[in-house]
Amino acid sequence: MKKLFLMGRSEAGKTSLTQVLKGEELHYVKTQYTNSEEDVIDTPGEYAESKRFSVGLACFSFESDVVAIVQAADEPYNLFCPCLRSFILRPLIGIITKTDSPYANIPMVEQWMRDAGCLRIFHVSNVTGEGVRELMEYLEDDLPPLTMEQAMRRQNLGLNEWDEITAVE
Ligand SMILES: Nc1nc2c(ncn2[C@@H]2O[C@H](COP(=O)(O)OP(=O)(O)OP(=O)(O)O)[C@@H](O)[C@H]2O)c(=O)[nH]1
Ligand SMILES: [Mg+2]
Repeated sequence: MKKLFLMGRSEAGKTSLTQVLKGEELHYVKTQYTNSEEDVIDTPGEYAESKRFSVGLACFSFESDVVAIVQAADEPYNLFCPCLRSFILRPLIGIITKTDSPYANIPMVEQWMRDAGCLRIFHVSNVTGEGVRELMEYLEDDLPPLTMEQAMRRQNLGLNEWDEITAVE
């Protein structure tokens, strides 16, 4: 299973998503700290909202296999800059929560995530469970292990560890 790192503004639905992925009933808990031992690393929204604390996000992201931007479908503004992927050393995905919201504007949030450089974008509702299976299927497999030679070859080609090497040959 891929270890997933979640970042996004407060109320985006990160803790609810963590509960759904663990098969728990939804119950509101304000995230106050981060625990990197779990398969899903949940973070307080305030870390993403503050320049000073966002450095902490970068540190915790190194504990994961995949980094996810979590944004609600009815999010009023975007916290993440274009090309965010270029300074994250893990595959970046987007998870749009609250797809059940009457105020959902999914094309807008998808555009933000594409601009950030997300490789894949998942749509979920933590309330109805819609879209959760697709995300779980993606997380199911481990990232393929690399030998030191394979990692160095990618580095020499200017590729990320998870990029397909055939893309440049
Ligand atoms: N309608 C709907 N509400 C949701 C969904 N996901 C979360 N919520 C609600 O949104 C509120 C915030 O959810 P949380 O999961 O606590 O948000 P968070 O991103 O962990 O917030 P912080 O811990 O403050 O960073 C709660 O009242 C949830 O019940 C969803 O998919 N649909
Ligand atoms: Mg939380």
